Amino acid sequence: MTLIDLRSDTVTQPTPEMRQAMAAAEVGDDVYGEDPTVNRLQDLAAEATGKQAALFVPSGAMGNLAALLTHCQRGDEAILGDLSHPYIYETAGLAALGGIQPRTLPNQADGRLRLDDIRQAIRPDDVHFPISRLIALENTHNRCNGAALSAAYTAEVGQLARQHGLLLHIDGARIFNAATALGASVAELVAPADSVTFCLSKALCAPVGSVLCGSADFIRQARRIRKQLGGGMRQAGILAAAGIIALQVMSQRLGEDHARAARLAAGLAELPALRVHPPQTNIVRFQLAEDAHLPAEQIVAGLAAEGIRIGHGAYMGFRAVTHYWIDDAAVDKTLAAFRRILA
Ligand code: TLP
Repeated sequence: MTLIDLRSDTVTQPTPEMRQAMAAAEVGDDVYGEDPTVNRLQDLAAEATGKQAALFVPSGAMGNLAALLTHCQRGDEAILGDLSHPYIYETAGLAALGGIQPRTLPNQADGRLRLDDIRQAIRPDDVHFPISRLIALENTHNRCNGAALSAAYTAEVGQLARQHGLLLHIDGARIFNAATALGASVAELVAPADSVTFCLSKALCAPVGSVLCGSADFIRQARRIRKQLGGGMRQAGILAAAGIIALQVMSQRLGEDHARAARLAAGLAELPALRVHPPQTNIVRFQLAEDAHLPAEQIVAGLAAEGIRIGHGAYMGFRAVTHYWIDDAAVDKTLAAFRRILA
């Protein structure tokens, strides 16, 4: 039975082209800055995001953490969404390792933070208060149904940040999905940001790795923080080789995943037992209707028995994420299984 794994796009495996490139990659010691393949990936990432420089990091979580630790001092405050990935899913790294206080604001259903909320959260200069140092956005927004933030909205947040002397970081784990959905370039979407991370190992299929991008000076400092976090890798060109294909090739095909997510969502929405959020990108979230007769665990188990895995959690409801390894037949099979289980 071929497994249909919709739990996340992190489950994607490297493509055959990636495996070949990995085997053939030219490598060196990246802690010395001498891995030519890592250097090439970093140059390409800087170019794609329109930033001066980039740093290859082992994970999205380390990219966000290195950015926050570079931008903020201990006791500073970072303004971010109450559904944001660094706040919910990164084991409080910013507080535990950076002494950074998260100031959370309600994420709107479309992933935005309200400008008025941000304005009110920025601390005045007062000896009692922490220093508001940074605003963090997430694009696409994982918990907000993969919603994409527009360039216009991000520009408004950037302007607000600059007016008050704050920095702007974007967790762009899936920024290429946002660019695809909005018909915009990644550089446009992150232009107002001082730093951005994006992941090679999610929808883009690389086995490992994310990239942190920003000014040359910021990246020089972040490189030191990466080392402090134990993220200085040696012959990492083996991984970066897959990352280059992720960036150049796989980033071009994400529209297919979005179309399949839309078809999956439309099919699920026909089932009276489910309440489905129409997806903008590759993340389909849904809940059980109040009068549904089956518990969620039984649905997950019923799907698993047919070789289909989806995400489910007490607070998040169901999540199904489309990606390179989910084809049209997988969508059809998943819909058929749901119809059978919920009949
Ligand atoms: N998200 C994972 C889980 O951690 C929830 C997933 O399956 O979606 N930013 C965003 C917006 C993310 O969605 C993720 C991963 C990360 C950062 C962290 O990336 P990694 O897993 O590489 O540390």
